[in-house]
Amino acid sequence: MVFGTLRQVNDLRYCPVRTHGFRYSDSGRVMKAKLEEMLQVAQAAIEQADCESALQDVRVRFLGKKGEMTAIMRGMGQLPPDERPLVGALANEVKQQLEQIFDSRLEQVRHADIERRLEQERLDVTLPGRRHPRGTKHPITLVTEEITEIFASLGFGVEEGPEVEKDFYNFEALNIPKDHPARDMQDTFYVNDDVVLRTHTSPVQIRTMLRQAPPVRVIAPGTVYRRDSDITHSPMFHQIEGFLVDRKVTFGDLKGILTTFINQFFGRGVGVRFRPSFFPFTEPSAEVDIQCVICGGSGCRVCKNTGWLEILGSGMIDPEVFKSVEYDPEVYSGFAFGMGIERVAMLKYGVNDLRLFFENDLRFLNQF
Ligand code: 2NL
Repeated sequence: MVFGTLRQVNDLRYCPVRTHGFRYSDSGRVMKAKLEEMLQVAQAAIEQADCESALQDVRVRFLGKKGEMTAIMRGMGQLPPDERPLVGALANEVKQQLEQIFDSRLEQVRHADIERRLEQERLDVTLPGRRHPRGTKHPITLVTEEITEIFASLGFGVEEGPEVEKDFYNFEALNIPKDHPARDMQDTFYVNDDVVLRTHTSPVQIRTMLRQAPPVRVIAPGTVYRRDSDITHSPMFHQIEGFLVDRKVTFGDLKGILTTFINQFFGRGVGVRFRPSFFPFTEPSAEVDIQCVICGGSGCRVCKNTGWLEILGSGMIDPEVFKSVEYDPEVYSGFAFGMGIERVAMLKYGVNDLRLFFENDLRFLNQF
C-alpha cells in the first residue's frame, strides 16, 4: 500500500530512524529525509501551479532528467548495498505519488481552463452576422453593358475576339495601307512582325464577316491597346465598334441608328451633328458630335469652347473591306462605327481624369 507506507515514511518526527522495521545507516537516513522533503516541496509547488505550462515546469524541476529526483538518486552509490533496494523502493513510491498528484492537478487545471474559456468566449448566436463586403461593377463595365443593351434592343448581337491579333485582321483587311502611321512601331504594340495587340475591335467584325453571310448586325466591345500614355491616353483602353450589313443599307440608316443610340444613352433632346471625316475602312466617313453635356453648348473647357463633343467615328463600309471578307459590294452595303468607352463614361459621369478608371481607388469605384 503506497499511501500507508508513505504516511509512515513522512512521519519522521515520530519515527526518525526505523521505517518498515529497518534500521538505516546515516547516509540512508539522509537520502530518505531528502526524498521526503522533496515530496513536500514538490507537492506545494504543484498546488501553486495554476496553468498547464507552470505545471510542466514543476514536473521538469523535480522529475526531469536533470531534476531534483535525479540529483538525490546520485547518492545511491554511497549507501551500504543492503539499503539500496529499500531506498530505491522509497524513491519509486515518492515518484509515483508525485506523478499522481501531478496528474490530478493537471486535470484540475485543464478543467478550470475550459470553464474559464467557456465563460469568456461564449458564443452569442443572437448577434447579427458579419456581412461580406460586396463589390460594385467597374464604371467601364457599367457603360459597356448599357451601350450593349441599347444596341441589343436595336437588333444587334454581341461578338468578342482575341486581343492578340494577326496583322491581317487588325490592319490589312481594313484597308489600312502598309505605310499608314497607325501601323508604325510608335503607335502599335508588336508581338512579332505579323502579330499585334489589337488597336481597335474592328478585327472582331472582320472575323464575323468572314464567318457569316449578310444580313449581319453586331457590336464588338473589348479591350484595345495603343502605344500612347499621357493625361488623356492610356496604353490599354476600351472600345465598342459596331456594324450592319444588308442589301440597300444607306447613310440614312447610319444616322437613324446612331441618333437613336445617342438619345437613349445621353438623353432625348441632346443635339447631334454629323461632320465629314476620313477613315481608311469607311467611305464616306463621318464623325458624330453631341452638344456639350457639361455646358449645354454655350462653351467650356471640356468642349474647348466649341459647344460640341466628339463621341463617335462612323461611315459606310469601304468596298475594299468587303473584298477582304468576300462580300459582294454590288449586292451589299453597310455602315460601321466605333467609340471609346472611357471617353463616353467620362462624359456620362462627369469624370475629369482618365487615370481614375485604372487606379482601382475604392473611393472612386464605390461611387458607381
Ligand atoms: C473611332 C472610329 C470607326 C469603324 C470604326 C469599321 C469596322 C469595320 C469596317 C469598317 Cl470591320 N469600319 N469600324 C468605322 C468607322 C469609325 O471608329 O473614332 N473610334 C474610336
